[in-house]
Amino acid sequence: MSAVFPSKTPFLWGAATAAHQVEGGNNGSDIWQMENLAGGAGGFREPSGDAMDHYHRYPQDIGLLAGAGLNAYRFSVEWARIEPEPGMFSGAALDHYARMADACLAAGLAPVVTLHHFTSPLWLAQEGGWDETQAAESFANFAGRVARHMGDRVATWCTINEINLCNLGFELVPARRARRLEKLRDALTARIGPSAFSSFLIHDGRAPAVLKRAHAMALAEIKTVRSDALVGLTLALPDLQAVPGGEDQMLRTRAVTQDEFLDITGDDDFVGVQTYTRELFGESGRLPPPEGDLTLTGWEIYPQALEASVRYAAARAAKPIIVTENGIATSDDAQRIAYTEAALSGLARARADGIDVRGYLHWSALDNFEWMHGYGPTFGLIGVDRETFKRTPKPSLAWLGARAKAHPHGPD
Ligand code: GCO
Repeated sequence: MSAVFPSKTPFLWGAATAAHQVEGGNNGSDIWQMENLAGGAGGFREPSGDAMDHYHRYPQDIGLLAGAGLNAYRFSVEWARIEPEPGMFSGAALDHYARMADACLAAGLAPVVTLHHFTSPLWLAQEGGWDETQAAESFANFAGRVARHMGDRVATWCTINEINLCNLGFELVPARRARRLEKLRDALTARIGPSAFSSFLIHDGRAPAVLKRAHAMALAEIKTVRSDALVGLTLALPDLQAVPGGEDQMLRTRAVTQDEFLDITGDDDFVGVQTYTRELFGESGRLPPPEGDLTLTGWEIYPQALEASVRYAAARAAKPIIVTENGIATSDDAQRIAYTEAALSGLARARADGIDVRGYLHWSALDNFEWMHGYGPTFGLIGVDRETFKRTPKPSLAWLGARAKAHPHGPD
């Protein structure tokens, strides 16, 4: 049974981060190992290292978000810190995240907590990771532990971030997928010794079913602790569009990377929509972005995508929507404001048509570690000096906060 959003819940106006991208020193995770493979064999431009030292500096960051006028902060807890060895839970790490939630509440921010944001404990990956069915039990056990520790403080939960990315390589024939995984295993063997390694994105094809089960089990665990919790998963939902002749390609991609996951949200309370741009399809597949300026991640600047994806997700899943990520990698903050303004106008149009949108959480609160791209692409409302860790709020932070204060019931 899904919980009902309390009618008086204010619109969530906030910003988001993910533990691995901002905390620093997350050396217990599978991705840390991949980042640090010799010669960039894991595909990362640079390692995450100290990141933004958000693990220690979260009070300042939370203060900046609240001070600007926002009322929500989405952050993730790092499984490898909380459960450094299978079945061994760290009370200190659990307390850390409970303190973060407390800091949010004290500042007037609703904490929105993500349980899994791409990284998994190295031990899980070495047990065969998400290809092994027991990963779902391990995740649910961890989720229950976190919910019992801080569920009284957290009303809104995201189980698995962008769970649909596990199907990203769907167009690769199984043999090619297996070769890719083998290559990674070989590179990791030199570093951590031989093991059956599978990560969220690089797996042998069994992971999607296990991840879906993990989501359902974690949801049940959270509801046992707190029946009124609002629980959902988040999905990467680029606006998929076909040019004439590309309809079949677009529909095929949408079926596997979007519909398959929108269709498992029956017991959820909301769908977390994460949209940055559109993707065009022609007769023979994905097309490059049209001529013009691109973002620092190489994406078309297309803020209209958010409205389209929100409409699509709401229609397909018939659930309330929270925009759990939307933003732009740019060094030009005026461009960030213009992009976000346009995205919010689209959201207002969708709401005017009756689409139930409950929140807008901008990606990202801070400039951060953009995975394989490293630290180049800057998505933050707050800049961070990587030597001194000094925070510099950008004009976009005050701008978004002012928006939040002027429209407490959401963009209109
Ligand atoms: C994702 C993640 C974020 C990214 C952001 C920008 O969508 O990949 O949820 O961790 O940093 O989307 O690429």
